Amino acid sequence: YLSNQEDLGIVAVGFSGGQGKVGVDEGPEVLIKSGLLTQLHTELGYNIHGDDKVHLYPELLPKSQDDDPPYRGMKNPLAVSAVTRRIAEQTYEHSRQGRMTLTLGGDHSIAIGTVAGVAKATRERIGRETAVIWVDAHADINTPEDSDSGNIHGMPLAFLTGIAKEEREEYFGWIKEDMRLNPRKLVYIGLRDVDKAEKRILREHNIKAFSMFDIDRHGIGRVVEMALAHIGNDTPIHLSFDVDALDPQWAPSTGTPVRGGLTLREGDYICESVHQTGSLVAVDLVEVNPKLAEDQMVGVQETVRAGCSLVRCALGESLL
Ligand code: 4U7
Ligand code: MN
Ligand code: MN
Ligand code: MN
Repeated sequence: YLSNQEDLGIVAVGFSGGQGKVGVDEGPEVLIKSGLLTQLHTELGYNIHGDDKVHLYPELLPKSQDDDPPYRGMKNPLAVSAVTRRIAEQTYEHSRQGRMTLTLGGDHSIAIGTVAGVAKATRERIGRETAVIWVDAHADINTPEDSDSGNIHGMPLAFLTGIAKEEREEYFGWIKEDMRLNPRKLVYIGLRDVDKAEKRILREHNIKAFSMFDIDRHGIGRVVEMALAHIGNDTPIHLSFDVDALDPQWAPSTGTPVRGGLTLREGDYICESVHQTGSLVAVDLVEVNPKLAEDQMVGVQETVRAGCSLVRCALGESLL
């Protein structure tokens, strides 16, 4: 009852304003060009809703940088707030109809929208709080004041949980109570580059986190089991997968690579296990940047292949 497993709502987001490197806005296009949506339709049998066009939201973007000055140290705050607000409407609409919702990014700031929209729809539809599994090298929970970079892709969870507060609508004040994520329903997997202030937040709010250290100690099987046990049965799950959770060996084309990450097989395993719960309602795949790689051709191809594999696994590919 958590979702109509055969209906898939797609939101392809060509947005890079949550960080400073060009190219991540081309992520969804290369994923789609490589045949991902066709595979989801012909091999996994999904009815695909929404268009396969990549949204650029030109009407929402301030005319120039001068019209979008830093606010509380955040870069491009008006652009990120307006675009994520629109994304929230898009994921809300898919999720309200009971579709599995897939968002292709784009930088990870877009999850402000995806999680907010799905959380609101799921509350209305089945009266439950959505849990989020955040697979990432980073914790993405800096408050604007704590952030050293000012890049909003390092802040989405601070706004979604309400740990970062803001009244002004045009600066994420549009995120209301019914769109929020309960910090007790957040679980991380794959962390290995967490800022000092973020570590304090994780501790103070008692947020469940499995780092690469935990994966080395217990193995991926046990870690996923513990993550799912924390969430509990019959809780709708939103999987937000930052491709930089994978080791750069598998996913070099990304803005903030960190060595010592997940193997592709471990990433796929997380996705397969989450699919197997039957509770998955939404998936994000973000931070694929086809403009970044030491060896351009090989790096991009490998990263795109890895990204497609993760999505197919989350949507049920390996189920025998
Ligand atoms: B991503 C960082 F300081 N924490 O805030 C920051 F290390 O969505 C990185 O996970 C954020 O890729 C990475 O800028 C954001 C930095
Ligand atoms: Mn990351
Ligand atoms: Mn991230
Ligand atoms: Mn299935």
